[in-house]
Amino acid sequence: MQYEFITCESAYQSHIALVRLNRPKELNALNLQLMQELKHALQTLDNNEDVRCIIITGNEKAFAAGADIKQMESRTAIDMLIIDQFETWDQIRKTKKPVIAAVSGFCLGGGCELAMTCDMIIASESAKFGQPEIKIGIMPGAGGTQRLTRAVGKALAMEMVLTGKFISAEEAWQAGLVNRVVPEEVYLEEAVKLANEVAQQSPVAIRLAKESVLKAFDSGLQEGLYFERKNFYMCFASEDQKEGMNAFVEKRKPNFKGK
Ligand code: DAK
Repeated sequence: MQYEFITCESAYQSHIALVRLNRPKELNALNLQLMQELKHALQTLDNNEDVRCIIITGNEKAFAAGADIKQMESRTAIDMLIIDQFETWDQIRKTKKPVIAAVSGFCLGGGCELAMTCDMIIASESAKFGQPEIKIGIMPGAGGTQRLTRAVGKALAMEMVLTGKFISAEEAWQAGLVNRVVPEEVYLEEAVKLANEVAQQSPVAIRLAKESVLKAFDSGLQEGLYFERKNFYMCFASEDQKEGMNAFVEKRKPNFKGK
């Protein structure tokens, strides 16, 4: 598939892929085609055995300023129902490999929701997070009311969703929305460093571990613990478990194959 609104590069040696949202003049506003392209890229990378960690980024000025308001302006509820963008968003959320958002500049509305769909967020000092949908007469629709509340707690989430106010990268870090804040010059480098650390681990264990952490969001403690236990047992069915433990005993670096 030829992409118009994203770019996608993979460094197979380091097992990392970089997907860049690329509508700079529109601050990477997420139109339908961009989201389709993103879905396609993530599915392709998820199925590529050489890829172990994916980074989604934008540019210094914007990760994404939200869904494309100009495209949505004249839509009716039935248009929205028929277009069923949720299918695309659901597929993106189902990416099995770890996904890191490298965020600089505006990260708003659907952009913030996309970043929160990722597994970890590295923010540049210039990043601004917000759910400003309320200011254009709607509300968050792709997880903003749920994921933001779980990440930052009710008080701040309610204020952001009801007033549309932006928070700085520093505030986002203090509230627990992002993993860390680094100078703008190095935010992508920092995301690559983190991706490298993840990519060095066993892909099997990484997949099971990601699944288990996400389970904590939609289950009670007992069910989550039970799920974790099953995935823990499953690790022992992998060659990577033997290799990892053997390498520890032999005092060498493990060579994980994802088997
Ligand atoms: N959509 C379309 N165009 C946008 C845009 C957006 N969200 N954000 C910015 N742009 C465009 C501007 O219109 C402008 O284009 P031209 O006028 O030059 O043609 C260009 O990008 C530069 O923007 P500004 O001139 O406004 O730049 P400033 O630095 O002055 O301001 C700003 C930056 C980010 C504060 C401002 O652009 C702004 O407020 N943008 C809108 C932010 C916003 O309200 N975001 C939430 C959108 S609603 C769903 C899933 C998700 C969603 C909905 C449904 N389903 C699964 C069903 C999500 C909804 C949303 O995100």
